[in-house]
Amino acid sequence: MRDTLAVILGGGAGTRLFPLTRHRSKPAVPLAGKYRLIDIPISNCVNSELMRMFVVTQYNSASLNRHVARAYRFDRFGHGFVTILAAEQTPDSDKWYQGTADAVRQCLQHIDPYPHRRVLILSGDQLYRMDFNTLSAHHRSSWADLTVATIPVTADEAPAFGILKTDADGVITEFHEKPARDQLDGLDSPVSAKMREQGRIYLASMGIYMFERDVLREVLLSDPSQADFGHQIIPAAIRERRVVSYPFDGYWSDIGTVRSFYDANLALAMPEPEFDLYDEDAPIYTNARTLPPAKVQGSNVRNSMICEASVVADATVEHSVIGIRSFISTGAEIRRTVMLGADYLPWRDPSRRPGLNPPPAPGIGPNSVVEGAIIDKNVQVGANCRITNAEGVQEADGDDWYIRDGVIVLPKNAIIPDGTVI
Ligand code: ADQ
Ligand code: ADP
Repeated sequence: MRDTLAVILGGGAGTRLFPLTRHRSKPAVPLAGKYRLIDIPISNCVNSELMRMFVVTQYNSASLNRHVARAYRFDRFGHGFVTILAAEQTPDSDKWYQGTADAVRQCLQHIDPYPHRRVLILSGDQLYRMDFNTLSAHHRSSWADLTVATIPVTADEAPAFGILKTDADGVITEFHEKPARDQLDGLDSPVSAKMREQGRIYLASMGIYMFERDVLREVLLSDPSQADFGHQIIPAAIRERRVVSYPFDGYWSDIGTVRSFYDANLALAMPEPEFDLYDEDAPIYTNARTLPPAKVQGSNVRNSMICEASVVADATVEHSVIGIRSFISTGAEIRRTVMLGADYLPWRDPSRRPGLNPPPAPGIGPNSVVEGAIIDKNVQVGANCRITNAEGVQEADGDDWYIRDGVIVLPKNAIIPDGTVI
């Protein structure tokens, strides 16, 4: 992969992940209690020995810079780097990246000086593990100008993706970006018996593209009004270029919305998740912190991940992800909840060390019940709260809380007073 550069699309405004993106860019959103979204594509690249990466994002977030600087230090004898390319304008300027292709186009000037033959374009909000060497070998042996990684999806899922058809050689002949459900007739593809059984008969683009360097330049520069890969660049390319499908059949989840982010996190806490965080051959890298172990005292904990430096004290935790430095007090009950953790240990300052009761901030206070929530970093939930969305509300905005797709989201640094009911 020495002749390939990776460009990771780190996100537009990140509105579908609001409020998790209120103070940070999408790639910096914490994942699985201790990682960040950006760690997934970067780890896939590193594990594929693709060491030169650009991350394209709309927000020059301090948080993303800090994370990348801490987590990814390449040795001086290699040529590895992760460089963040943020839109170089302000939010009210009309020069925001106008779409995915426009983002890459505006960054070409930074990418071009590096010697390379191919560019691998990746999304920053997907959970999957892929060896890009295999994709690259497929691209080269197919003599492709452009290779699109593809995966079979169901009719329910298809409208969220670019759906394509191939000929017998795997050359893409048709591409429809996010077709409506009633436009799926005739778009099904031959798939394996197992996929057919699951109703996964439509071939979706994974938003993962390998371009020959010159082809990328030509398709981006020939018409600067084409702002988006899915809507414009890919459909145009299949008419004029050799565009090939790279079939993938492993676990892959798009985590660009609050609901999909929530589901993907909770799936990781189950006994045998489809995405394996414990794969020693292809680890997921992140900032290596020096933190003490998690401590669980007299609690009931089931199907949960508890990250470093957390304390669970005489509480109940079921099917949840408890992020680094979380504190869960006596009598609290946490179910189906994703806690992103905290930036500091709540009891760190001895003069404020309160023991287990009353609750130190941040954390979950005594006897509070939290179900079906995402709790961002440093949130303080007081005592005797009920954060359960008992009425099953789908969308709502509160004082310092939100409900998105039926999931309660407590934003970073929120303070939820004692006895609050949401
Ligand atoms: P979407 O995921 O809906 O579809 P899009 O919103 O364009 O496509 O995002 C692709 C990636 O680029 C995401 O990681 C997103 O955060 C990022 N991104 C979006 N706008 C950006 C911008 N202005 N600057 C930087 N990054 C930006 C695409 C394809 C479909 C395909 C799905 C698979 O268009 O054909 O099926 O990906 O998920
Ligand atoms: P996020 O992306 O989740 O918003 P950031 O990385 O931007 O997180 O924020 C972490 C903040 O917490 C930074 O300002 C950092 O300096 C601060 N921080 C990190 N560790 C500690 C600590 N041990 N004590 C106090 N502050 C910390």
